[in-house]
Amino acid sequence: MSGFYEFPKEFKWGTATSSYQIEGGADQGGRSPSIWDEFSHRTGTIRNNENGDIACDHYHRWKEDIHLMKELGYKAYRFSVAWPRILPDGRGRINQQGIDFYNRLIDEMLQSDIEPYLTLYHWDIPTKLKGAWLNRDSAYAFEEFSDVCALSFGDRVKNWMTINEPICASFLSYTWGHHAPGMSDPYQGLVAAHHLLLSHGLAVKAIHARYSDAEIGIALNPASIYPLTDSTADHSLVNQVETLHNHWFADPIYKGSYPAEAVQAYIRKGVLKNENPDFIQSGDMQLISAPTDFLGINYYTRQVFHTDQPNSSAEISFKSLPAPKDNQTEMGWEIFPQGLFDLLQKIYQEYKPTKILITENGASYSYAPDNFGKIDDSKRIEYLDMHLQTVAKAIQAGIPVKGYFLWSFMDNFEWAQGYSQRFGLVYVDYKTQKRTPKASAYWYGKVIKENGLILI
Ligand code: GCO
Repeated sequence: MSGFYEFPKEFKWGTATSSYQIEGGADQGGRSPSIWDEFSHRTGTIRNNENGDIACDHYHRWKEDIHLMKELGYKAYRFSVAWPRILPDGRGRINQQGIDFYNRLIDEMLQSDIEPYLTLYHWDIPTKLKGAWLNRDSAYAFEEFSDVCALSFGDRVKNWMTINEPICASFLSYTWGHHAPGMSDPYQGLVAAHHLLLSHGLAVKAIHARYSDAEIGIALNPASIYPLTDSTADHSLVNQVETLHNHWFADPIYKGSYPAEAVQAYIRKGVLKNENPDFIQSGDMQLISAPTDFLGINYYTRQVFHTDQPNSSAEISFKSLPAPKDNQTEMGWEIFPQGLFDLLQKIYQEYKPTKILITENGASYSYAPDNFGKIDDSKRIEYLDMHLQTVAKAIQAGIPVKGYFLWSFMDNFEWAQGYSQRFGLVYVDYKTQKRTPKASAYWYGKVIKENGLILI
């Protein structure tokens, strides 16, 4: 249906960031290093050898940032808490300066009528925890960290996300080596994934134990996957990727088990010896599948797959086709809003979450201020408009999407891409740390104010 679409009254409109990507102040206020400090300081891991030491200097400019958010009319803010600021040793000793920092941040949000959505883990595990996610103890340390956060912030924070994109924190980091700690071993990838899922379960328990009315969920980034052709081979490849990448994380949470097909694929490939790998201990799957209050979905693009081999079922790592040159963002990601709709529909049918939040969606474009200091990032607006229309259509189709968190509030440290990719609504001049809202920042404020947009 075309015409103006008004979102449900209680729909949550926000933006998102994460601690390592914006805070800086890496060695200040009692913070210890995380695996990302260590990784980004290794020569050759990050484009231009950049790091998050200073980033957007949000650690010092947090007040200004929250004020700008308020001025722009954003109603909710998804941020993450740096574990090494709160528990510099990973567990045990609490760093009061870290707690104070987030207390001030949260209080400022509430005074500005901005609802806090707190992510517990956006990839910055303290280096003090030896073995990081390969070590099962890290999951229990995370439980302790979650409890400290619940105790410190739970009186004011009602919405929590446990782990951001566990596939990135495990496979991308331990199997494919692109992210910290930069390992390349598929078995270790599975071990890390399990410990992250276990951490999720333990955090749900910890938060709910302190605040039974708190809403808690995980932020997944299931791939929106399509076959290039209608061939049986392409379809079977797509099914493989679906179970290995998507179901591997959602099945344990919603069904209490890993997808049998994917387990078999790992056994065929020699990554797992049998159906009962040692890293799964009794009781784990019950913990992981404890009920949550919402499912967070991060969506940016789709992936298209093709194979000439009729039987690709022994593979465990697949490369999608490159995005069409004339239809991609500067990340090289295809612009494909329909992929969000199809993904939401699939996820909803398969897992029936009672509530879905789009915890990330956005686009990288490097628009900079013109001679008048204006930033006319029209392509970002176009991208966001199309994706918000898609969210509206998903709601019309009966999928319970209850909120949208745009990635990102401001330009920031884009992991292995360093500062080369700008996802922000607000431009950051990294030399002066000056913030300049882009045209998209005002456009988004208007959508929020009108609580809707025109559907085409
Ligand atoms: C991610 C993130 C963000 C990225 C964003 C753009 O999960 O990868 O949550 O940290 O910056 O997705 O790539």
